Amino acid sequence: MSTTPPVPHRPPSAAVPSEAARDALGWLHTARFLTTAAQLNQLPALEVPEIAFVGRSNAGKSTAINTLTQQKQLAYASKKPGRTQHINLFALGRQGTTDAVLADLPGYGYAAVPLADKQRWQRVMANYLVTRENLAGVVMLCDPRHGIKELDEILLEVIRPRVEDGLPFLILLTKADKLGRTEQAKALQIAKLQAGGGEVMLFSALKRQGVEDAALWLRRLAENATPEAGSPASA
Ligand SMILES: Nc1nc2c(ncn2[C@@H]2O[C@H](COP(=O)(O)OP(=O)(O)O)[C@@H](O)[C@H]2O)c(=O)[nH]1
Ligand SMILES: [Mg+2]
Repeated sequence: MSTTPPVPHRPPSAAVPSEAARDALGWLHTARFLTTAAQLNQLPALEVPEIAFVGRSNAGKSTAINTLTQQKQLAYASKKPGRTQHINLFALGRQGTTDAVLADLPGYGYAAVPLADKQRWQRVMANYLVTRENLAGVVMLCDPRHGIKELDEILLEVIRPRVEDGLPFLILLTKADKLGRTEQAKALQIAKLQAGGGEVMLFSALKRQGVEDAALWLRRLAENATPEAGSPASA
């Protein structure tokens, strides 16, 4: 018997989200700010599954988080990239309960950031990805017009062992609206080769492309990480 149910089948042109997608989006909409940490040792130890969002500065990470949670300003979408050096945690769960946490990690690769800060960032990121005990999945945001860059690769190397060990990993190719159909297909193909066993999806906050699929991915991940979350409490 398969343990990972397939994505619910939808007709290709369906404008109306499936029931599962509506549920996933409703769940994501419960996101609220939990805490912020400048250093790893300031992060609270948590039992619930944590899903980390990582990506180069300006990749569209804040916009993706705001779109997925349907909240305009949950994550700060910055006009000044490279300014958020904190790890921000957002709690998810209905009726005030917390059944998962999103971790918004500092964007990397912003050219104007001093080298020492970049190196500090790399250490924090690597330590987080290797040591965070409740880490249940990683979403990497990547602008496909720039492709997977050096710092993305460093990060991929860091998490590869955990991905090979079964850690769910998703690359979201952002700003897909800026690519034509052929370019989208090509970007998808290239990223799949680089994802090292992770999944890849095209995503556009502007056109709402991939929003439901990404929401479903996150919801399933949280449910699979905590079996109780899927119990038929309201059946
Ligand atoms: N066209 C388009 N632009 C986007 C999209 N998502 C983000 N952007 C733009 O990309 C820039 C960086 O976005 P932001 O979310 O702040 O990136 P972050 O630094 O990774 O958090 C902003 O100007 C956004 O408006 C998208 O889906 N389509
Ligand atoms: Mg941001």
